[in-house]
Amino acid sequence: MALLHLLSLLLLEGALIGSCSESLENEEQPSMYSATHCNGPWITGLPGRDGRDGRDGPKGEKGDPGEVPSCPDRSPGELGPPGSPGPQGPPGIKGMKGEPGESHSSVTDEQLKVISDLQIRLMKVTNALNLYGTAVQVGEKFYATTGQSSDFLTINITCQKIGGTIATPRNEEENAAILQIVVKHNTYAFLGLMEGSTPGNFYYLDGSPVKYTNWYAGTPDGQGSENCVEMYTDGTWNDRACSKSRLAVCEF
Ligand SMILES: [Ca+2]
Repeated sequence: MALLHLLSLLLLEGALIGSCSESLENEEQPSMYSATHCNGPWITGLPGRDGRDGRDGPKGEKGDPGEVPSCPDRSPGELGPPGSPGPQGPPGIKGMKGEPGESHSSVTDEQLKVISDLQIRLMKVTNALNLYGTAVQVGEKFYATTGQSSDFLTINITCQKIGGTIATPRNEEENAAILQIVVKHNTYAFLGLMEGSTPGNFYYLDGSPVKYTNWYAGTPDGQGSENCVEMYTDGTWNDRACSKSRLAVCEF
């Protein structure tokens, strides 16, 4: 038994020495290091330095293509609930001063429109009457005739019925306006004057004394028997009996 054990040790040592010699043949190691490594007592020495890098190996085969990771669904979601209202903002800048308003009137807009329409209508009527010589305007007065002749009392009633009075010239301009109508109708017309209780003194129909006259020369000459006044076709006046028939000229 002891003999077999000794043979095993010898065979093991021989194998180790053989491998050492092969490694020295394949690798270029310093001689001193190989003597210590191979001839010294069998004690593990310090690790040797790293050997040089070997040659690059052959290029490996191309790997399998990787799988593209599936992306999650990126479609937009449903609209979310509205957010709560934000805080109240600061007050705005003060505005400019407005224009003064119109003063209130007791007349309504509708009434003003009616008045305006009437003014327009009156202007049209006046223009039409002036155009055909039926009426003559002096300032705010209008003189117009019915074209008919009658006594003084009837003329007064006729003029009042249509909202006027018998034509009464109070100045030269008004006298001239009435004259236009007289001339057009080529006849005499009664005026709005009457003789008072004193012969030769004439008054307006409201009782006030006349301030403007245009008597024909030598008139009045009725001596109290001709209480009314007529206008000749030259615009002069003559006292005449009120029962005579003269052109009716009214003023408005
Ligand atoms: Ca007379």
